[in-house]
Formats: sequence, C-alpha cells, structure tokens
Amino acid sequence: MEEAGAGPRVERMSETPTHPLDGAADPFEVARTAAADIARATGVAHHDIALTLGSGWAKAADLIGETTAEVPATEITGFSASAVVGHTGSIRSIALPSGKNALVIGARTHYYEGHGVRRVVHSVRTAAATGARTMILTNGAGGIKETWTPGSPVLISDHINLTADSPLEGATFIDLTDLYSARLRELAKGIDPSLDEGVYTQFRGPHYETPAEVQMAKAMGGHIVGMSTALEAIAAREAGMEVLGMSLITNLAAGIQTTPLSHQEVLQAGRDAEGAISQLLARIVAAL
Ligand code: 8IG
Repeated sequence: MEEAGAGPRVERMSETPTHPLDGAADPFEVARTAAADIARATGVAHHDIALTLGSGWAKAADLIGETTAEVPATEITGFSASAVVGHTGSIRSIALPSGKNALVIGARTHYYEGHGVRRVVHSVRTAAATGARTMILTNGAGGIKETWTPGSPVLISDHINLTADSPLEGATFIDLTDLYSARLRELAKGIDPSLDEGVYTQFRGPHYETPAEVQMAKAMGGHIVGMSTALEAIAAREAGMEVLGMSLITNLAAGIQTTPLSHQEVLQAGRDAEGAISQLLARIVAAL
C-alpha cells in the first residue's frame, strides 16, 4: 500500500523516464541505435524485407520462413509495449527460403495512443536502418465496398490521411505518387487474382467512425477505414523503401454494416481468416 503524501509523489515525478524519441534532435539517429540493438539481439546484421503484422496477420510470421531470433520489442531502443490486445509485441528475424532476411514487427504504436507520430513511425525507420528496402504494412480494418465480406484481404492502392499529421519534419517535400507500389500490387495479384484493392483512409481513432464519417470517407474516394498504416507508409517512402499495404477487412464500416462494431468481433474475424491470409502473405513474400 502506498502512503498518500507529497514526498513520494515528487520522487516519482523526478524518476519519470523520458522516451528516447521525445526531444531527440534526430529521430533517424534513434532508429540507427534501434537497428544496432536488433543486430546485436538477433545476431542478424542486415535485413532485406520488413513486415508489420497487424490484427489478423500474426500467423504469417510462422509461415514465411525460419525464425532465427525473437526479441521483446521493449528491449529495442525507442519501442513501446503494444497497447492493444491481439498485438504481440515482439520483433523477429526470419530467414526466408530465398536466403534473404525478414524483420517482422509484431508491435505497432498507434497514433491514437497520443505519443506523437515519431513513435508511430519508429519501427519503419528502424526497419530501414536495418537495411530493409521493402516494407510490407498490414492491418485489420473496416470495409466500405459492399462487395467485401469480413475475412477478405485487400490490397491498399492509395491512402487518405485524415490525421492532419505527418511523420516528416520541416520542409521535407516527399512525392507520394505511387506510394503503394504498383509493381508489388501486381505481384500480389499474380499470386491471388481475386485480390481486390482500395483506398485506405486513416482516421485518428480509437473510436470507430460514425456512419456519417464513413459516408464522408466514401464520398472522398475511400474504400477502407482504419487507424494505422498511412503515416507509416509516408515514413517508409521517405526512407526510400518500396511499400506493399494490405488490409484484412474484419468488419464492414459503421453504417455499411448495420450491427454495432465490437473489438471482440474484430479479433474473432481476424482469427477466422488468419490461416488463409497468412498463407497468402507468405506466398507473396516468397515471390519478392
Ligand atoms: I479491425 O471499422 C478495424 N479497425 N477506423 N474503422 C477504423 N478502424 C478499424 C475498423 C473500422 N475496423
């Protein structure tokens, strides 16, 4: 039991650890430190491909190759424990059959956590600092297209960033034409010709949209609603990586689906689809 009183409270405040990205002069320097941590912890000096596995995609890590090391994300500089049930919180190095190394990030920091966009994109910048030239971003999301059913994987063709934020600092003008690589989308469709694609709309969350907001997203040209990925994709492009984005439609967006949205339902849809979409992702990675 803690005693109420001024003494201990002052002590705790002075002990509050500062996050390495808060106030750092250069977030890329922090990413290079994190990449060195990963090299040390995994024994793998260079990674070629990086994957962020969102809700429903975790099993892909077991299918794409041989896991050579798994490290809790909290042991890597700048990473935080995942705030969401259903997100695993580890970083794995996987040897692919092709001889390449994949870095699998099972810990995503969401924008809605409120720690700022530097922390949101730290995993992407770290992946780039490990040498990865390809960034595969996956997520669970809501679908606006009526032809989609929960459990369908879809390719992200473009995004609308409704966070009103950017990972770029200062006058860093980055071209986002073809942000989601047409080459990689074609490669994915070569493996599964039934794959549809759509425009991902990143909302801040963590609340789901109102039906009116879903109609707004639809009117603007959005097909997928989610709470991640767009800011990460921008950072990946800034780092010069080629980006593949995929969403697992776990639910139809609010108002498109007439029943209420629940996180439990979203997790269940992810579990039901996990085997099939993970296999698909493994086949895509094998073809890279
Ligand atoms: I899973 O319907 C999942 N994530 N914004 N809307 C938003 N994010 C989501 C949704 C959804 N489903």
